[in-house]
Amino acid sequence: MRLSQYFMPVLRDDPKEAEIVSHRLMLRAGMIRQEAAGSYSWLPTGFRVLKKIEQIVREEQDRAGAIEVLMPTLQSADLWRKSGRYDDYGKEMLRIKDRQDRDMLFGPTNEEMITDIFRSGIQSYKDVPRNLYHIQWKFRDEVRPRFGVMRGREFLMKDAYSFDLTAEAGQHSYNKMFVAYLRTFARLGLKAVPMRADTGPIGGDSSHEFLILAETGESGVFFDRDFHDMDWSAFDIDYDDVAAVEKVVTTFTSKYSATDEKHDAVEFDSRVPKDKQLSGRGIEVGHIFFFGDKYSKPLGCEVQGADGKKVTLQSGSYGIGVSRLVGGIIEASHDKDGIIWPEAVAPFHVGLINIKVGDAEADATSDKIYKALQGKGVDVLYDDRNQPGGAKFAAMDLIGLPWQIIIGPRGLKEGIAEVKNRKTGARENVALDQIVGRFTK
Ligand code: 5CA
Repeated sequence: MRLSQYFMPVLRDDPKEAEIVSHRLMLRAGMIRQEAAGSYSWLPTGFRVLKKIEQIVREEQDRAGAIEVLMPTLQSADLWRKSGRYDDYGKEMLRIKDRQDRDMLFGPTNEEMITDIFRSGIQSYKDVPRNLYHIQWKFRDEVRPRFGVMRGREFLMKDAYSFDLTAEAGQHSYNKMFVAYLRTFARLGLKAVPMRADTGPIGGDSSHEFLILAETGESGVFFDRDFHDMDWSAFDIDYDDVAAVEKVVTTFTSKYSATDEKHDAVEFDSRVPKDKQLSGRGIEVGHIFFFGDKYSKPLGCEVQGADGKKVTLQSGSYGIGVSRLVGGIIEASHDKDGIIWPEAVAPFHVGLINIKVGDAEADATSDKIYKALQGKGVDVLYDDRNQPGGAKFAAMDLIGLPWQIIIGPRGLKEGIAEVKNRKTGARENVALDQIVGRFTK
C-alpha cells in the first residue's frame, strides 16, 4: 500500500480524552475513530490488526474442535424471558422495540440463542459433545465506557458454547478451551495468566479469567511468581487425549492466582512464600465458564440418552475480547515512540521509507523494491509522501510495524538500504539486491 493513496489519519498531538497509552496510541496512529461513547469505527490499519487477531482466535478454536457459526446481533426478548435473564441483566442490556412493538435486544452475549439453536438441531446422545462459536459484535451499555476499545459499549467478542452429556465430559470441553486460550494468547505474543474469577451475570460456579499484566488493567491481581517460569509457548497438544489436556490445566491452575474479587489473603500467605508473592493489575482478555444445566434446563435443551431416558445437557461458555485485545497488545508492547506490533498481528509486516521523494534514483529504487515485495506477497506500507524524513520516521515508529526499510541518496551511492527492527531499534545496512530476499525467507 502506498501511503500517498492510503487513509491513515495520524494525529500529531496527544488526544486529550485518552487516559491510557493504548487508547492514546490507537487514536494517534489513526487506527480508530470514536463515534459515540464506547463505540468506534475501525480505520484501515486498526481493522487490519483486528482481523489478524480474529483469525488467530478462529484458527485455535477450530483446532480445538469448535465449530464456527454466526448469530445475529439483534435478538428477540422471548428466549431471555425463558432463562430469566431478561429482567436480571439490568441496564447494561440495550432494549429495542421493532415496528410490531415486539421486544428486541442487542445481544450482550448468546447463551440463550445458541442453546435454543442447539436444542432444535439435535436428536440423540450421538449429537454431543459439540462446541459452537461465533465472532460477533456485542453491545453492553456499560456505566463507564472508557479506555478506548478496552471497555467499549459495542465490542467484538468470540463466544463459544459447549454441550455435553455429563458433567465429566463437560469438564473436558472446558479444559480444551482452557488450553486453546493458552495457545491463542501465546500466538498473540501475550502471557495471559488464568485466574480464579467471579462469574457475574453469566453465572455458574466454575470459571477462569485470563489476564495480561498491565498497570492500566481494571482488575487487581495476585499470583505466584512461578507463573513467569512456565512454558507459555504455543505447545503442541492432542485435544482428544483427555489426560494430557487435563495435565496442562492442572499445571496452570496449581499455582495461586486470583483477581481481587476472589483473592484470599490467608490462602495466598499459606500457599506462596512471601518472596514469590506478586500483585499488580491485569486486563481480562478471556473468560471461561462452566455452568452445568443453568441454561439447558429452562430452555429444554435435552437429548435421549443411550438408555432411552432424557438427559439435560451440561454446558459452558467461553469468551475472548477480540477488540479489547487490540488495546491489550499495545499496553503490553509499546515504547515512548509508539506501538511495537508482534509480527503475528502487525497491520503490515514492513514499512518502506523513501526519505528523498523527488530524487529520481531514490524514487526508482523505492518503487522497484515496493513492487518486488508486493509481488512476493509481503505486506508492505510504502511511505512515498513528499514530507521531511523526520516526520516519516516518527510516523513509522508510531504505527509500530516490525520492520522498516529506509532508502536515501546516501545509502544508494553505496548500493545499500538501512533495515531497522522496530522492537530492538537495531539498524543494519543491507545490499539493495538482497532486500527482497531478506523479507521473503
Ligand atoms: N458469554 C460469556 C462467555 S462467551 C461472556 O460474555 N463472558 S464475558 O462477559 O466475560 O465476556 C467475554 C470477554 O469479552 C471478556 O473476557 C472481555 O475480554 C470481553 N469484554 C467484556 N466486556 C467488554 C467491553 N465492555 N469492552 C470490550 N471487551 C469486553
